[in-house]
Amino acid sequence: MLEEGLKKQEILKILEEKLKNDFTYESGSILGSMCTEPLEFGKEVYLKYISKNLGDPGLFLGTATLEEELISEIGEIFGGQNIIGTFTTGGSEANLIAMRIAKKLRPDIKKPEVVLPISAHISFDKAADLLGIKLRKAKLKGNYELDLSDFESLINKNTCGVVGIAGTTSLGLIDPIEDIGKIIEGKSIFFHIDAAFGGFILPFLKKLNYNIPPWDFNVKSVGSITADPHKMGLGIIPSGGLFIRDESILQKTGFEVPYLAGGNFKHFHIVGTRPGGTIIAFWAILKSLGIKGFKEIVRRCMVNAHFLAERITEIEGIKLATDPIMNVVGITTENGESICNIEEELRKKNWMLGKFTDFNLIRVVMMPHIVREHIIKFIEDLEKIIKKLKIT
Ligand code: 0PR
Repeated sequence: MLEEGLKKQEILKILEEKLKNDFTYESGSILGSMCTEPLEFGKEVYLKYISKNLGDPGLFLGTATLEEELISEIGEIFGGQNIIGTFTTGGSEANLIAMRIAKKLRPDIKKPEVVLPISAHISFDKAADLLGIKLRKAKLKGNYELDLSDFESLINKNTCGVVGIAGTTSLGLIDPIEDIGKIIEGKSIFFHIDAAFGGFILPFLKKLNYNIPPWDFNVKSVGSITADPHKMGLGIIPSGGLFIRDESILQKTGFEVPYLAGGNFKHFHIVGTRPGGTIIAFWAILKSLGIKGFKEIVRRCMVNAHFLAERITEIEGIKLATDPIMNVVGITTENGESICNIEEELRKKNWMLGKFTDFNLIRVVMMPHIVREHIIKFIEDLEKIIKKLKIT
């Protein structure tokens, strides 16, 4: 550490130099991320309220009330009423809290298990490891959709929870949430939906007349939903969200923190000190965009996703893994050859995509920062690479 501090201008210059190797959203290089540039107005609001700490909500009662209002407002968009919950550091924390709830609600189960599709995000493996839960992973069918009968066969007397995904990490697919709901009906099994990515797309796709199957609180047995502002919500990084139907769950499973300056309260969180600024910013983002604004952003992403998908079908040697349902495009080879070389060559040209070796696909997430000219350049490079690698 320096003995004497530097001037602001000097520090900013050093920082610029040190960070110049970071990829930027506006360059178009970032094709495989689920994050994007937050809405400008959101950033402005965030900076203004950066010191609010919801780890001690009694000190920030206005912010705490605003969080409750926002959770409830979004809960209504997800087909619920009087929904409770919390904003988190991201989908991983939200999923971890949901898995803890599933376990806590069934203290009678000594060796708790959770059934979920094999396509579930890695955060469930982390949660299982931390919570001592055994995961039972259901297979997918040839078309990457969940094999429901395998899913059902994995449920047993130790099952405390099941998970359905509304927007899978690899392909943006929606599991048959209604069918899973029917399978667990009348059983004391907690049903969590991971819509970390899909949460802030699906309601707007539906309003754009896309055919979206029921995935949210409209399905009776759904107990909680993860949906992240810092993905398609254009929120500040980091911000995730957990939405819970039954308000008694907080009393049943929350942690009691008795000594805080703002007074005693109960909460679900893994963290203590917790940003209020990201939540206030998301409140402002929702107010600023409204349904119309979100619909327009989602519409543009889908137009671009369909544009890319069509170009992929025209290139010999590669094909779509599935028709995109959301703004996620999975690309695989026609002859089953590994996609690893293609991905490596693309990376050399600074196209940063996700690679899913289990499914042999590369993933483009058509986030709002990707514009038509990025896609055209990407296709040009992709075509050249396929020729060079002689993929047929
Ligand atoms: N659930 C689903 C369905 C997800 O896709 C993700 C993350 C999570 C939960 C966990 O969310 P957090 O990362 O907020 O904890 N999905 C992205 C992915 O794995 C995360 C990501 C984002 C990866 C940006 C890369 C990247 O550049 O693809």
